[in-house]
Amino acid sequence: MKLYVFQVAPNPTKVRLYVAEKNALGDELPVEEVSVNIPEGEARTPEFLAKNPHGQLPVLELDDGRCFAESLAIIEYLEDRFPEPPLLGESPEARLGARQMERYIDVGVMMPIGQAVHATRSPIGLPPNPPVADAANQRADRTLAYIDEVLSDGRPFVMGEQPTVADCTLAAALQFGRYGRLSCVSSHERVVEWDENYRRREAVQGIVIV
Ligand SMILES: N[C@@H](CCC(=O)N[C@@H](CS)C(=O)NCC(=O)O)C(=O)O
Repeated sequence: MKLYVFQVAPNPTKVRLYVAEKNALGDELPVEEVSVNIPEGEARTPEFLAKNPHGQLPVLELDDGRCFAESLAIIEYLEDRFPEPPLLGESPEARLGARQMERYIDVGVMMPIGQAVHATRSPIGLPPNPPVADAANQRADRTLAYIDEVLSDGRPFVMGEQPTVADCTLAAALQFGRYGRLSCVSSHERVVEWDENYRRREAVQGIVIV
Protein backbone atom coordinates (compact mmCIF):
# COMPACT_ATOMS: atom_id res chain seq x y z
CA MET A 1 0.00 0.00 0.00
CA LYS A 2 1.09 3.59 -0.60
CA LEU A 3 0.42 6.40 1.84
CA TYR A 4 0.55 9.88 0.28
CA VAL A 5 1.75 12.39 2.87
CA PHE A 6 3.56 15.68 3.38
CA GLN A 7 5.73 16.33 6.40
CA VAL A 8 4.41 18.67 9.13
CA ALA A 9 0.92 18.74 7.50
CA PRO A 10 -1.19 17.60 10.46
CA ASN A 11 -3.62 15.08 8.93
CA PRO A 12 -0.92 13.09 7.10
CA THR A 13 1.28 13.32 10.21
CA LYS A 14 -1.49 11.80 12.34
CA VAL A 15 -1.55 8.71 10.07
CA ARG A 16 2.26 8.56 9.89
CA LEU A 17 2.39 8.57 13.69
CA TYR A 18 -0.21 5.83 13.84
CA VAL A 19 1.84 3.68 11.43
CA ALA A 20 5.02 4.40 13.40
CA GLU A 21 3.31 3.43 16.67
CA LYS A 22 2.04 0.19 15.13
CA ASN A 23 5.51 -0.60 13.79
CA ALA A 24 7.05 0.09 17.21
CA LEU A 25 4.62 -2.44 18.70
CA GLY A 26 6.10 -5.04 16.34
CA ASP A 27 3.43 -4.91 13.63
CA GLU A 28 5.40 -3.95 10.50
CA LEU A 29 2.65 -2.42 8.34
CA PRO A 30 3.19 -2.81 4.57
CA VAL A 31 2.84 0.92 3.96
CA GLU A 32 5.21 2.85 1.73
CA GLU A 33 5.18 6.64 2.15
CA VAL A 34 5.03 8.89 -0.92
CA SER A 35 5.64 12.61 -0.40
CA VAL A 36 3.31 15.07 -2.14
CA ASN A 37 4.44 18.68 -1.81
CA ILE A 38 1.28 20.66 -0.96
CA PRO A 39 2.78 24.20 -1.18
CA GLU A 40 4.22 23.38 -4.62
CA GLY A 41 0.79 22.29 -5.86
CA GLU A 42 1.53 18.58 -6.18
CA ALA A 43 -1.82 17.73 -4.51
CA ARG A 44 -3.66 19.60 -7.30
CA THR A 45 -2.15 17.88 -10.33
CA PRO A 46 -4.53 15.83 -12.52
CA GLU A 47 -2.60 12.74 -11.50
CA PHE A 48 -3.15 13.35 -7.79
CA LEU A 49 -6.75 14.58 -8.22
CA ALA A 50 -7.47 11.20 -9.80
CA LYS A 51 -6.49 9.69 -6.43
CA ASN A 52 -8.41 12.23 -4.35
CA PRO A 53 -10.70 14.71 -6.16
CA HIS A 54 -10.55 16.96 -3.05
CA GLY A 55 -6.80 17.41 -3.54
CA GLN A 56 -6.03 16.66 0.09
CA LEU A 57 -3.68 14.43 2.03
CA PRO A 58 -3.44 11.82 3.39
CA VAL A 59 -4.47 9.28 0.77
CA LEU A 60 -4.04 5.53 1.10
CA GLU A 61 -3.63 3.64 -2.17
CA LEU A 62 -4.41 -0.05 -1.86
CA ASP A 63 -2.40 -2.64 -3.78
CA ASP A 64 -5.25 -2.94 -6.31
CA GLY A 65 -5.00 0.82 -7.04
CA ARG A 66 -8.10 1.99 -5.17
CA CYS A 67 -7.51 5.22 -3.24
CA PHE A 68 -9.10 6.44 -0.02
CA ALA A 69 -8.80 9.72 1.89
CA GLU A 70 -9.70 10.93 5.41
CA SER A 71 -7.10 10.35 8.09
CA LEU A 72 -9.33 8.61 10.64
CA ALA A 73 -10.95 6.37 7.99
CA ILE A 74 -7.46 5.30 6.87
CA ILE A 75 -6.41 4.59 10.45
CA GLU A 76 -9.56 2.58 11.13
CA TYR A 77 -8.99 0.57 7.94
CA LEU A 78 -5.41 -0.21 8.96
CA GLU A 79 -6.59 -1.14 12.45
CA ASP A 80 -9.24 -3.47 10.92
CA ARG A 81 -6.62 -5.14 8.75
CA PHE A 82 -3.91 -5.27 11.39
CA PRO A 83 -5.81 -5.48 14.68
CA GLU A 84 -2.98 -6.81 16.84
CA PRO A 85 -1.56 -5.18 18.85
CA PRO A 86 -4.38 -2.64 19.00
CA LEU A 87 -3.87 1.11 18.93
CA LEU A 88 -7.49 1.96 19.56
CA GLY A 89 -7.86 0.04 22.82
CA GLU A 90 -8.44 -3.57 23.86
CA SER A 91 -12.20 -3.59 24.58
CA PRO A 92 -15.16 -2.03 22.72
CA GLU A 93 -15.47 0.47 25.57
CA ALA A 94 -11.77 1.35 25.43
CA ARG A 95 -12.09 1.88 21.68
CA LEU A 96 -15.19 4.01 22.22
CA GLY A 97 -13.24 6.16 24.67
CA ALA A 98 -10.22 6.49 22.36
CA ARG A 99 -12.40 7.42 19.40
CA GLN A 100 -14.32 9.94 21.50
CA MET A 101 -11.06 11.55 22.63
CA GLU A 102 -9.65 11.53 19.10
CA ARG A 103 -12.73 13.38 17.86
CA TYR A 104 -12.45 15.94 20.68
CA ILE A 105 -8.83 16.53 19.74
CA ASP A 106 -9.39 16.60 15.99
CA VAL A 107 -12.35 18.97 16.13
CA GLY A 108 -11.25 20.98 19.18
CA VAL A 109 -7.48 21.21 18.68
CA MET A 110 -6.32 20.16 15.23
CA MET A 111 -8.96 22.00 13.22
CA PRO A 112 -8.69 25.32 15.08
CA ILE A 113 -4.89 25.10 15.13
CA GLY A 114 -5.02 24.54 11.37
CA GLN A 115 -7.27 27.57 10.96
CA ALA A 116 -5.07 29.72 13.20
CA VAL A 117 -1.87 28.75 11.36
CA HIS A 118 -3.43 29.39 7.96
CA ALA A 119 -4.62 32.78 9.26
CA THR A 120 -1.15 33.77 10.51
CA ARG A 121 1.66 31.91 8.70
CA SER A 122 -0.04 29.91 5.98
CA PRO A 123 2.29 27.41 4.29
CA ILE A 124 0.17 27.71 1.14
CA GLY A 125 0.26 31.51 1.14
CA LEU A 126 -3.22 32.38 2.42
CA PRO A 127 -3.52 36.01 3.57
CA PRO A 128 -3.21 36.75 7.30
CA ASN A 129 -6.55 37.18 9.10
CA PRO A 130 -6.03 38.16 12.77
CA PRO A 131 -9.71 37.91 13.89
CA VAL A 132 -9.99 34.39 12.48
CA ALA A 133 -6.68 33.45 14.11
CA ASP A 134 -7.79 34.84 17.50
CA ALA A 135 -11.12 32.99 17.46
CA ALA A 136 -9.45 29.73 16.41
CA ASN A 137 -6.76 30.11 19.08
CA GLN A 138 -9.47 30.53 21.70
CA ARG A 139 -11.28 27.41 20.52
CA ALA A 140 -8.06 25.36 20.67
CA ASP A 141 -7.31 26.83 24.09
CA ARG A 142 -10.62 25.56 25.51
CA THR A 143 -10.05 21.96 24.37
CA LEU A 144 -6.40 22.08 25.46
CA ALA A 145 -7.59 23.09 28.94
CA TYR A 146 -9.78 19.97 28.99
CA ILE A 147 -6.90 17.74 27.88
CA ASP A 148 -4.65 19.35 30.47
CA GLU A 149 -7.18 18.29 33.10
CA VAL A 150 -7.33 14.74 31.69
CA LEU A 151 -3.53 14.52 31.99
CA SER A 152 -3.56 15.76 35.59
CA ASP A 153 -3.42 12.22 37.02
CA GLY A 154 0.08 11.83 35.56
CA ARG A 155 -0.85 9.34 32.84
CA PRO A 156 1.85 9.05 30.16
CA PHE A 157 -0.62 8.94 27.24
CA VAL A 158 -3.93 10.65 26.64
CA MET A 159 -5.96 7.49 27.27
CA GLY A 160 -3.73 6.10 30.02
CA GLU A 161 -0.76 3.76 29.98
CA GLN A 162 -0.67 2.97 26.24
CA PRO A 163 -0.55 5.21 23.16
CA THR A 164 -3.71 5.39 21.05
CA VAL A 165 -4.81 7.29 17.99
CA ALA A 166 -5.72 10.18 20.34
CA ASP A 167 -1.99 10.76 21.00
CA CYS A 168 -1.24 10.65 17.26
CA THR A 169 -3.82 13.36 16.53
CA LEU A 170 -2.70 15.55 19.43
CA ALA A 171 1.02 15.35 18.56
CA ALA A 172 0.31 16.09 14.89
CA ALA A 173 -1.83 19.11 15.83
CA LEU A 174 0.71 20.53 18.29
CA GLN A 175 3.52 20.22 15.76
CA PHE A 176 1.50 22.29 13.28
CA GLY A 177 0.91 24.84 16.04
CA ARG A 178 4.68 25.06 16.62
CA TYR A 179 5.23 25.48 12.89
CA GLY A 180 2.78 28.40 13.00
CA ARG A 181 4.41 29.79 16.18
CA LEU A 182 1.05 29.74 17.98
CA SER A 183 1.07 30.41 21.70
CA CYS A 184 -2.17 28.65 22.66
CA VAL A 185 -0.38 25.53 23.98
CA SER A 186 2.19 27.15 26.26
CA SER A 187 -0.17 27.93 29.17
CA HIS A 188 -1.22 24.26 29.46
CA GLU A 189 1.73 22.85 31.37
CA ARG A 190 0.67 19.21 31.39
CA VAL A 191 -0.02 19.26 27.65
CA VAL A 192 3.42 20.79 27.09
CA GLU A 193 5.03 18.10 29.24
CA TRP A 194 3.04 15.32 27.52
CA ASP A 195 4.10 16.69 24.14
CA GLU A 196 7.80 16.79 25.07
CA ASN A 197 7.70 13.23 26.41
CA TYR A 198 5.72 11.96 23.43
CA ARG A 199 8.13 13.43 20.89
CA ARG A 200 11.18 12.07 22.76
CA ARG A 201 10.03 8.48 22.25
CA GLU A 202 12.00 6.25 19.90
CA ALA A 203 8.79 5.14 18.14
CA VAL A 204 8.12 8.53 16.56
CA GLN A 205 11.63 9.75 15.77
CA GLY A 206 11.89 11.43 12.36
CA ILE A 207 8.16 12.14 12.10
CA VAL A 208 7.66 15.07 14.43
CA ILE A 209 10.39 17.33 13.10
CA VAL A 210 9.28 20.84 14.10
N1 LIG B 1 -10.60 15.63 7.07
C1 LIG B 1 -9.41 15.38 6.29
C2 LIG B 1 -8.61 16.68 6.18
C3 LIG B 1 -7.48 16.56 5.17
C4 LIG B 1 -6.72 17.87 5.04
O1 LIG B 1 -7.22 18.97 5.34
N2 LIG B 1 -5.47 17.75 4.57
C5 LIG B 1 -4.63 18.91 4.38
C6 LIG B 1 -3.24 18.66 4.97
S1 LIG B 1 -3.30 18.58 6.71
C7 LIG B 1 -4.45 19.16 2.89
O2 LIG B 1 -4.24 18.24 2.14
N3 LIG B 1 -4.48 20.42 2.48
C8 LIG B 1 -4.25 20.80 1.13
C9 LIG B 1 -5.39 21.58 0.57
O3 LIG B 1 -6.50 21.55 1.16
O4 LIG B 1 -5.16 22.23 -0.44
C10 LIG B 1 -8.59 14.27 6.98
O5 LIG B 1 -8.85 13.97 8.16
O6 LIG B 1 -7.74 13.64 6.32
